[in-house]
Amino acid sequence: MKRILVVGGGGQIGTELVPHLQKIYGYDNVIAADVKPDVVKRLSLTSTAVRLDALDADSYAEIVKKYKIDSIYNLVALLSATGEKNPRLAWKINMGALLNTLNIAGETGCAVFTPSSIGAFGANTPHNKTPQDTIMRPNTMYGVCKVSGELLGDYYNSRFGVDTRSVRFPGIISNGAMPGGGTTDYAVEVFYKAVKEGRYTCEVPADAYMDMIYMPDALKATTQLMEADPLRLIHRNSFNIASMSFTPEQLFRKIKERIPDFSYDYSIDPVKAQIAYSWPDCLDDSCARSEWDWKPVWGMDEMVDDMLKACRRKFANGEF
Ligand code: AKB
Repeated sequence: MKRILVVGGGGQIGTELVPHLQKIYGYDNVIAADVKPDVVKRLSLTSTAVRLDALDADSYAEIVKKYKIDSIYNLVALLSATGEKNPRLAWKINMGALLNTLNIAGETGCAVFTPSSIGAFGANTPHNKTPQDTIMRPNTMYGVCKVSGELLGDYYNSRFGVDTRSVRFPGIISNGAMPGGGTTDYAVEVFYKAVKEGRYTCEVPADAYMDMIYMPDALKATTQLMEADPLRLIHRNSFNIASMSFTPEQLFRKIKERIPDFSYDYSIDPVKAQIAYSWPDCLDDSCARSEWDWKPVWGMDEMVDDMLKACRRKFANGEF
């Protein structure tokens, strides 16, 4: 049985990954850690939760020892748009948390999952059916951290034998915790605004294609890769995964089909526009499919229906 630590457990992914892992590995075997005391308080309602600043290597190592952890999911990250506002802080947090994770894993034998992202690619990457192994010259500090993280993951695996695994997440659409500071956040925000106010102003250009994934598929990918037979893995850090790809305009039309009064317009943020156009339009995920049987379940229409249902329920319950 595994003993799992989810670092950055209160963010968009962690909020849903913790209960997902509890279902698979047992409630008592999953520890959620976050740096913010109010978030730790929220997490403690549904899990064993601890306060941890992942940049504090000694406290991090103590927690791993105290809870007899053997698998770490490191979700700590400043995302792409926030990273451009403060690139040095993005490097410090994203790389500091990852290096501490890898060093502790090297000392204790823990397996490590760290998400990479479509943000690891840049403007000169082939945009259509972006191959698994291709040009990676990102134009953001977030992307620079993701490429560096992929290289470090492979290095710690080959040099120190750490069992590192990772996927390049598309924009994740979910209705647990809100994302914050990403370029793909619009694809979550619009559902809340459509339900509450019937209108939305988008900062990403109407025609910017980006890969997206619905949270249940993102969770499935994470645990499926961590359970994959290591002998089948040619790659480790990091796998392209794909399930749907669309532009803001295409998403908003789908919402309007379901809420005819919904209206939207655009007020473009130049930084987000530049980032969105630099990222792939759609990834080729054939290596994930052949090395660990990746197969998404959710398509765009089912995702839109499910998001609207969840947001309407949350709105009716006074949750936003
Ligand atoms: C972002 O937009 O920065 C993230 C990502 C795609 O990694 N959601």
